[in-house]
Order: sequence, then C-alpha cells, then structure tokens
Amino acid sequence: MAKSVEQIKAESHHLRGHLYEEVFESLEPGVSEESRQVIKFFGMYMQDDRDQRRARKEDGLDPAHTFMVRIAIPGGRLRADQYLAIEDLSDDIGRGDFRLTSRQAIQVHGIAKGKLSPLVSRLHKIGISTLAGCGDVERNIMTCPVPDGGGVRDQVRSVAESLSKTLKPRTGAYVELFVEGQRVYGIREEEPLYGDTYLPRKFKTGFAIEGDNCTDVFSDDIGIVAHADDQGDLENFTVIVGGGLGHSHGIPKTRAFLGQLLGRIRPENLEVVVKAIMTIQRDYGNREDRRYARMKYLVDNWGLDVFRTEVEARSEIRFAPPGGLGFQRAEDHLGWHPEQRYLGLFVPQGRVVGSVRQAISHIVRAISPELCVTPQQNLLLVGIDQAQKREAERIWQEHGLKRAEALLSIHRISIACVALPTCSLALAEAERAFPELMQRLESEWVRLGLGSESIVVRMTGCPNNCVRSEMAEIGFVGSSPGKYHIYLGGSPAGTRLAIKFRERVLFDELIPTIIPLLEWYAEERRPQQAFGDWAHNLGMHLLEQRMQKVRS
Ligand code: SRM
Ligand code: SF4
Repeated sequence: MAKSVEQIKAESHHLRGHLYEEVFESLEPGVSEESRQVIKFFGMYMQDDRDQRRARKEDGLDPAHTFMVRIAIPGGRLRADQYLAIEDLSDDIGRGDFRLTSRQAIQVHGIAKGKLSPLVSRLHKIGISTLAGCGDVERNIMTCPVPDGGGVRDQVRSVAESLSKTLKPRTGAYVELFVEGQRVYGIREEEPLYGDTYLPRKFKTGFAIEGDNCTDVFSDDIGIVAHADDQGDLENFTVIVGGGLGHSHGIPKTRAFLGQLLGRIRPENLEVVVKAIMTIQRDYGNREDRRYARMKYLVDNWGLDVFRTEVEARSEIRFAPPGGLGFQRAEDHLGWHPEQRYLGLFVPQGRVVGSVRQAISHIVRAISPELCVTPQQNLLLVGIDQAQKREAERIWQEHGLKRAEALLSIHRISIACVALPTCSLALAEAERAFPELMQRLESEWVRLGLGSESIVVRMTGCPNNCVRSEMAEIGFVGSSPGKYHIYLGGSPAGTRLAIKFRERVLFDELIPTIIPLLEWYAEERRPQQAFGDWAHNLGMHLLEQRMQKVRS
C-alpha cells in the first residue's frame, strides 16, 4: 500500500528521504511519489506538460517530467540584482519565462531535475530561497506591497519579513542537498516549531493594513490586520483565523471558509500568538484525511471561542476585542504614486514573458529600482523619482505596453490562475482563456456605460481557488474541460465569499449567461454600489427568479 504523506514526512529525517539518490544519482527525469511529496517542502513541484500527455501516451512514452520551482519572497519585495538573477536563471535553466504569483512569489516552470541544484545554489548566493515555497509549513507571507517611507506599511513589512524567517523550517536538508550537493547521514536535528511531521497541511499567513485588504486576509489560515496610531505608526494587530478557499467539487464537506476575528494584540506579542496558533494546528489538525486537514476545519469544529481560549492558554496573551477593519476595497496599487515614489506595472496574468519580460528587463537595468510583486500578480517599481518614472514608462510604452492609467479598472484588478498546461490539478483552462473572456466581458461592460467602474473578476481552472475566485465579485471556477461554475457576490474589499450562481457553463456561454445581470446592475445600481454588493443584496434566489422570467 502506498505510504501516507504523514508516514512519508515521519520517515524523511527532516525532509531528506531518498532525495539524494533520486535527484542526484538516478538518471530518470522525475522522482518517486514519495520524493515528490518531500521535495515540495523545498518549493519544487514535479509536473509534466499536459498538452503533450496524450500524444506521449499514444507513442508509448512516459510523461516528460520537469519541475516548477517556487521562489518564496516574503511580502514580494526583491532587489534589482535578485530580479535580474531570476531572469538569467529562467534563461539558462528554465524556458525563458516566469510567473508572478497571487501570493507575491515567483514561479519558474520547466526545470530539468539535474538543474534544481544549480538553480538553488545561484539563488542562495543572492540571498533568496525556494525553501517552504510549498509543503506542510508556513508558506510565503503576504503583506501590502506599497512603500510608505517608514510608515505603518513599511513597519508591517519588516514584521512580516522577520516572522517569515522565524517560521522557516530549521532542517539543514535544503542547503545540504541543493546547495552543497551532498547527503549527511545519521544527522540529529530538531524542528522546534514543526516537529518531525511538520504541519498537517499547508499553512498561510497574510498581513493587511486597516482600510486596504489588497492581500485578501480573510482567505488565510492567519490573517493579520495592522492598525496605526495617530502618528501613522503601527499600534496593534487584529488577528483573524481559519480562512481557506480550496475545496473539491462533489465533496460537500470540503468548502471555502472566510477567516473569523480572534481579537486584537500588541505587535510585540505577535510572534508568540502566531506560534501558539500554528502549534494548535500542528497538534490537533486532521492528520487522517488531507482533504480536511487545513486549520479552517479545526476552527470550524471547535468554534471560535474554544479556539481563542486555547490560543490564550498557549501564548499567555489575552485578546482585546478586534479593531474596526475599515475595508472598503482592495487596491491594485498600479500606476504612478509620487508621494510614495513607486510605479505599478500591470503584468497580464503575472506572466513575465515576451515583450513584458523584455520591457521589465530594460527598465530594471536602466534605473535599478527595488521591486515588489503584488497579490494581483503585478509588479511595483519602488523608490524611484520622477525622472526614473518617466524613463520606466518610456521603455514600457516602447515595448507596446500600456500604462496602468490607460487600462480599464476591470482589466487591472482581474486575475487568473496558472492552470493548463502545467498544473496537474486543473480541470479547465484559466490563464490561457482569460484574455479572451475578459475581452468579451469588457466590451459588454463598456457598452453598458460601466467603463469607469471597477469590478473584481477572477478565474481558476479548479475549485482550489488559487487566485481566490470565490471571493471575487464574479468568479469563474473550472469544473471540467471547457466548463465553469459561476460565482457571484463577493465584495470588492474581499470581506465576503461569493455564492455559486450557475454550474458547468460552457466557456462560450459564460458572458451571455451574465449579460442580463450586468444590464440590471447598470440600470439599478445606487451611486458607488459595486456589482458584487448589488448581486449580494439581491440574493441568488431573486437573481434566479429574474433569469427565469427572461428565459420564459
Ligand atoms: Fe495554489 C495547489 C498554483 C495560490 C489553493 N496551486 C497548487 C498547485 C501547486 C498545483 C499542485 O498542487 O500540483 C498549483 C501550481 C500550478 C502551476 O503549474 O504553477 C498552484 N497557487 C498557485 C499559484 C501559482 C496561482 C497563481 O496563478 O498565482 C499561487 C501561488 C502561491 C504562492 O506563491 O505561494 C497559488 N493556492 C493559492 C491560493 C491563494 C492564496 O494563497 O492566497 C489558494 C487559496 C487559498 C487557500 O490556500 O485556501 C490556493 N493551491 C491551492 C490548493 C487548495 C488547498 C486546500 O486547502 O484545499 C491546492 C491543492 C492542494 O493543496 O492540495 C493548490
Ligand atoms: Fe491549478 Fe486549480 Fe490552482 Fe488553478 S486553481 S493553479 S487549476 S490548482
């Protein structure tokens, strides 16, 4: 019988397993199922090109395995030289492109097994890492990408970066294997936070700033909202627990959850509280069935009050009542912001490829800015002056790309997940189908006189919700090849789950299906009322009744 993931972790000697033999000694392009689980903790996913799968099978060939490598970048911030090194790596070792992710990380696809170690070594030299990009540990910690000259956003960024260091697994296996290229046998080491079997499942933490939920904190295992004092300095945090969006079609007990407000704490108590929460999940999270192993199920089973009591007991910190979050909308942070000296560039579907890649490369070489990946898969050029901004825009436009200010708001804020051909879990297209879908939607939006209004539209190839589609105002979620469920009524501030409106709609029918809704919204909306709020207020039942009238 195949080993469970729990067994694999327990027997792996802190993530060594058989990686040395399988990555460095074996000539196979891939690794065993067991090593596939272990190697994830180092931000590496074994994949194959699903476009080629059938043809290869028909030709009697095994899948052509390569690896996707996820570089964890806390808060998405990286230096120009680090960015350029990733660019070089994608040329030398990958396929010349890479992706900005919805959690502010960077993914490089198509890495041959033999190139994993050179890739990690080169990243290690410039101070970045793929460790804990995936696996049953704390993932890339998110925080608002905006710089604010030492204000609350910058203060929160340094808290996030330091928390990220504290929560990294302590195993030496990553450096030992992938930097030094050796396996040390019989090593005795400890994982003080994680223990020998790590967490039951992936674990996500995100920070937001009161008033701006650009990181979607309600979708994380732990969401942390910073409140500033009258001087604009960090005063305290509201802690949210138990969010998580992934679920499986047809398995009703799996579902998306919005995080719940645990309470408020002083910044100096954050680390102890986060560790208390993580160890509760470590000790009580479901290790029998990975489908129910995320902390959201534990919080739901226990109830928030019991959960809070246990956090208080472990941390010896008492929570004050949560602060007001004041979330009005989630900002995309694109365009030029002279006071904070940053320029946000729109990167379609986060794909750094073709003219986008060339333009960013020229800009980074010309003005050497700091960079920051946003939670909407875009890129900010940070700490630049007017002249550098002009130069960046000149290069951007020279490559045929539009300034963010010239794009419709609906276009700037909407995102899709990677999906086919690399994602092994995709049921339908997302990233590749999204431009066509958005073109159709945007032309209706403009026809109805809504061009200047914003609306958050997201698309995923399956219900794992990798771009948080079920929090969008309109979410398209792949159900099978060419078909999608339609979700409506998430809020523009990311404070509400959307509700399923239609099932298994063919791609070509998606926009025609929602056109009547867009028309009603255009006629009936109150000033400033977002589409998601309008749909939510009417409710799915009423919308359905109206749709039936239209049909009859
Ligand atoms: Fe995700 C699995 C891509 C953010 C929920 N996600 C995957 C995998 C690794 C597929 C796999 O397991 O084989 C995808 C790789 C595709 C590829 O070829 O690159 C993948 N997830 C992504 C990214 C790249 C989407 C993007 O287009 O930007 C995001 C990378 C995040 C990062 O940098 O760390 C990404 N994934 C998310 C988010 C959003 C978030 O975290 O804010 C979610 C929903 C929030 C949540 O976790 O509940 C998300 N991904 C999942 C799940 C469902 C987890 C669950 O609790 O059920 C899976 C499947 C799993 O873990 O079993 C998954
Ligand atoms: Fe893959 Fe599904 Fe995530 Fe899209 S949502 S990247 S299809 S796992």
